[in-house]
Amino acid sequence: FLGTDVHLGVVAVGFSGGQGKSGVDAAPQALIEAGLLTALHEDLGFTIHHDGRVHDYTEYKPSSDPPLVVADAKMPMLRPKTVSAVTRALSEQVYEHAKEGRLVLTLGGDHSIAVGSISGVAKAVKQRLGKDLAVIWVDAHADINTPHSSGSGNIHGMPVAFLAGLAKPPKEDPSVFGWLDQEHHISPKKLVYIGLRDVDVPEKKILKENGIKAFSMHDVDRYGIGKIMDMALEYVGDSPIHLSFDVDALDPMWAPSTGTPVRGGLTLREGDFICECVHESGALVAMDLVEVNPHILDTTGFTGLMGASETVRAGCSLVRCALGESLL
Ligand code: 4U7
Ligand code: MN
Ligand code: MN
Ligand code: MN
Repeated sequence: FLGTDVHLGVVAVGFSGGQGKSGVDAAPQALIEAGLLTALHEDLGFTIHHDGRVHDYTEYKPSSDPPLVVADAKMPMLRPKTVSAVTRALSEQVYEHAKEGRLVLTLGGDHSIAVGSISGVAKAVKQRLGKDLAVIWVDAHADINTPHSSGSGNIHGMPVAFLAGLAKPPKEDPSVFGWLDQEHHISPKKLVYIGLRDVDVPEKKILKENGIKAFSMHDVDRYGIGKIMDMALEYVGDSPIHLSFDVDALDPMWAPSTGTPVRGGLTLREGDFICECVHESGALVAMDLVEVNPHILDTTGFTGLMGASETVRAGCSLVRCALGESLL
């Protein structure tokens, strides 16, 4: 597999245009300041390839990016040209790491950035290994709305639809995600969700129609996280794995500082356990950590001003677990 050596490519993505709240762009800096990369190097022994920057991709922002009205859609797509251009640039950055055989860590940013990270890794894995990439998407949400089904117009609720080829570039502006080729796509059959509990009605239909494997919080309660991980990893088989972790999969008690918190989520230990199991599989080739928003200080009333630092701490823990911290 790509990730059997200890070279880690890191891309820090300070991007928030996939949704409407500012602050999620400050997450990479907060994670790095909390010592994440130092720990990966000093404690886990990774050689880190990082340009030392938090990218905001302002150089890719078009001068004008009005909401894109799509025929028969409930809502216009918001900031479509910007999200498309930023994810395209990110896709190339991530590909450059992955094609060298590095494990790739992408620190978001909102979840729209997964269009970039996953497409870049999928292309490298196809070229290097002749294999299809599997994606384990850990999230309260399915993020599989199309521009037609979305009730918000926010692209952070759509990345899976574009990656899996279930949403096409809109006719009204085919340049939006028009850069996504066959080589960037993932198969809906190689996708597994864990942690779902806030799935929109049209998304449920999309999941069903495409036979997509999903473990909801109901399943986690029924089987326990141990059995869920056995089933998820068995489903993935011997495919290389991209772990896309939205911190809102965790219960707001553990990760309150996020843009769209939903109660009834994973405990911190269940989140870490998912990451540990993926690490143990030996198949991890890339990870995203997204939707940490250090500017949202308190959304639960439980954590007060501790919310942001606790959420950053939880994010660091998830990444360290996926990269092998818990090995004895
Ligand atoms: B996240 C939502 F309507 N489904 O499409 C939408 F509920 O990356 C939420 O998982 C999307 O945080 C959440 O806007 C995106 C909504
Ligand atoms: Mn998400
Ligand atoms: Mn989410
Ligand atoms: Mn969210």
